[in-house]
Amino acid sequence: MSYLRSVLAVAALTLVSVFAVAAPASAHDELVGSSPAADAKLDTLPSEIVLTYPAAIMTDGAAIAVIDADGADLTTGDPVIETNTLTVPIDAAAGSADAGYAVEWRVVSSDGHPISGTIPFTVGDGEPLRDAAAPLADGSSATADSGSNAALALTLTAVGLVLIVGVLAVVLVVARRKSGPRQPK
Ligand SMILES: [Cu+2]
Repeated sequence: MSYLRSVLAVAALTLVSVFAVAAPASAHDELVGSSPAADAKLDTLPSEIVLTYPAAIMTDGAAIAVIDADGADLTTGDPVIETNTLTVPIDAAAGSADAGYAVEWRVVSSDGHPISGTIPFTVGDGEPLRDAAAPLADGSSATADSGSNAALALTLTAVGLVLIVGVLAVVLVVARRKSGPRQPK
């Protein structure tokens, strides 16, 4: 029985490791707050943008742009990350009084996954920017990665299930062989 037990232990470990890998991929941090908020209607442009996350974000790999209808970026400095917040100054005088803007951001969340998003807001009577398409600082789009993370999680889960089925098949074969010699001939 000790061999059977060790095979069962391997099966249990396989199951645990599959979920340990798959769970973080589907549960990484999301933006929990921003100033301005998504779809906010402001009287004037703020002097800075603040994004808030549920856990500490990585100090490397962050990119943020605040774009107007022409795709011009209004940020005037590098983003500053303090634990779970990202702050970036913007040139409030550069924008027009009645216009739509969009904050395009990307950060590396506490579990090491890149996350990104777009926060549209308007000033005065400006029309909202819905199809913000200006590139972030390193040229990649702000709408990357969540899809590939989900695909990776699915793949890992499928591989884990195949492994579990294989291990269970071995368990059945071993159990049959062990019970065989005990039968009277
Ligand atoms: Cu994640």
